[in-house]
Amino acid sequence: MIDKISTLGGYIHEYQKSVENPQAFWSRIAESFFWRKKWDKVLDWNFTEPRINWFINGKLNITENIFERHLFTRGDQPAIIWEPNEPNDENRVLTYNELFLEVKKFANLMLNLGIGKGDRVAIYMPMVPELAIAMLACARIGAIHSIVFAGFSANSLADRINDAEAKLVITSDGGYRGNKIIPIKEIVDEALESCSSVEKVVMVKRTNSDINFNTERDIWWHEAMAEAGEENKAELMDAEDTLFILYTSGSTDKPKGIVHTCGGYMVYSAYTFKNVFQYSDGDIYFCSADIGWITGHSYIVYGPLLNGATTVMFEGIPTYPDAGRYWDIVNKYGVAQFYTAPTAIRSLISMGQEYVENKDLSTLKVLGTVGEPINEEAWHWYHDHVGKNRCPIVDTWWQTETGGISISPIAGIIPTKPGFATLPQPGIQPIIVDGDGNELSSKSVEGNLCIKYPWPGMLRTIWGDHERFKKTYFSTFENLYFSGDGVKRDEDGYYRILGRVDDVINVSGHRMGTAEVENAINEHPLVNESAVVGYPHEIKGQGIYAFVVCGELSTGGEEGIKTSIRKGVTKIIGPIAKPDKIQLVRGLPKTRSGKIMRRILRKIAQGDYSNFGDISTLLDTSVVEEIIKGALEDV
Ligand code: 6R9
Repeated sequence: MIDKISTLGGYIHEYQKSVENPQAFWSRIAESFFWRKKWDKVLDWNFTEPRINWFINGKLNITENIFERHLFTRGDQPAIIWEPNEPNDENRVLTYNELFLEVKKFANLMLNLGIGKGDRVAIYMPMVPELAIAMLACARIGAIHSIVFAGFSANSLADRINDAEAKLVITSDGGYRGNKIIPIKEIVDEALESCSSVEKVVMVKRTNSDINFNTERDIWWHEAMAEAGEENKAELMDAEDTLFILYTSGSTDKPKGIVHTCGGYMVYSAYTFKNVFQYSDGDIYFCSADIGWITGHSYIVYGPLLNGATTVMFEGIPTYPDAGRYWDIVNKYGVAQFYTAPTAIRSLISMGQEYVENKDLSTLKVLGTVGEPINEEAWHWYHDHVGKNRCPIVDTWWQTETGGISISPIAGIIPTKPGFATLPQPGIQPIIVDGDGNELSSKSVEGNLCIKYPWPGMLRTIWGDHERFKKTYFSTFENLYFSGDGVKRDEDGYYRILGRVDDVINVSGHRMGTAEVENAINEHPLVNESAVVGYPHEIKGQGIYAFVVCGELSTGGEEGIKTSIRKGVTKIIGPIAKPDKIQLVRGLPKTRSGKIMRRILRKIAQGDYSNFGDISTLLDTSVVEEIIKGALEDV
């Protein structure tokens, strides 16, 4: 078992050890896991190639560290408590024994389908227990899971399936979200029209929806599971074998398949879970994320289960049947740690206090946030109304790429400050650099957030594109991992994340590449070109603002074209990429060399119509005046 840090002095001591001798530090943490063969060497790395290997020649299976390691003491303890969309429907509780049985059976089912070590399996599912079972079964047999958030469109799903050349897709007939039914299988069918690598589709019955059943390809989960064997021996994995791929948006081009490996990710997700949330045996822990994002991977499934914790998995949305749903769940299960996103908090604030005020939340000990900067108002509301002024808030900064929480308070141990992610976790060595890569070493500075030494949970490559991996993360600043975030450090050495400094927008805590949205808009037959920027949005954190240059307007006029652009983007990427504001413009502000000056568009989108800085390189300044005029009139 991992020892928890329990005092501020303990944190300082651990942190120092992790920096002075990272290999000895991580070796000690890794020893608390079950390895079939111990590693020969802790770390081998080079950020310029780049090459990162942890626990070299160590052999393990992450599921043996979830199940075999815990069954003796915790077999009958709940591993997953599943809360359905409808509060009055029956919930499901899977003990470690029960979850293990399902995982072994599904592992056997996949083996029977010819899926084995190294094969890619795409998972496109609503938040049902079978999602966790499927991912753990992949890990059990060494297949690489690639989970695609079920809010993405058929087109986005197809891109991800094709990039990974997945052989199997695991899905469901439909999914419930609030009062909506999502036609999951229909989306999969559409995606698979352009995916030649996929041989089989396994489908959970959830909504009993009418679906197309392709007898050559489709398999019902419940039918195949009824025949699956119950014994399964875990595949022996190398520490550096790929555990999963998870796609995330970048500033250019298509989404990147972030690759995480078995050994390092296990050690890091488990270690940070235990420390940051100060999880104690018997606590009920609830993270409201979707497993389709990294937060769900690391802090609904792997981190908690590796620690033998009880993790709540919620199918629905925070506002159904009303805006008190999270608090009802906290109360129903006696949740001790609750982890959510600032955007959820802000949307609940806007619904009114009455939904939280009269709820008994006395079991809560720790509150967490993730995904985007938290504004002070939301922080205080969370602290006062949910935490009743007694629960520390851990504002956790990390990324799909970091695998686990990287800069964050340790609950109740590192004193918090609203809006600050505070201090680095042991093993994380942040460094702030200016635009030229010079270290800004004094305490109170602002610049680009980099990390200068590897940690076990970091990504190892981009699936199928190591060159892009190098270019994206290790080429901006020499010998440093570049996060893409801007950061400010105060006189106490506390870090405050300022947001992305690249062309990525953070919409409701989800990353969206501006280029991706522009490409989708540009597919519209009447659009000549477009530029997309983020702007401050009261609930979402950032909203999407699109400046669009059209040819002739068709019937339906301006409103008609805006509606059809929104529809097109939803179809191509998914509803999360739908522009909040669209402004039709005659031209975009460009330099003489043809580069769009996004800096100016960002200002206009923020409602700041001056302070454009140097615009002498602009080809045509009248374009800017026209855009301002249009923005003022209405968007
Ligand atoms: C875990 C996750 C990563 C980006 C990251 C940053 C933003 C995440 C934050 C935060 C301020 C925090 N971000 N946590 N910004 N404070 N506590 O969200 O991963 O989806 O890859 O997004 O989210 O901009 O670079 P991912």
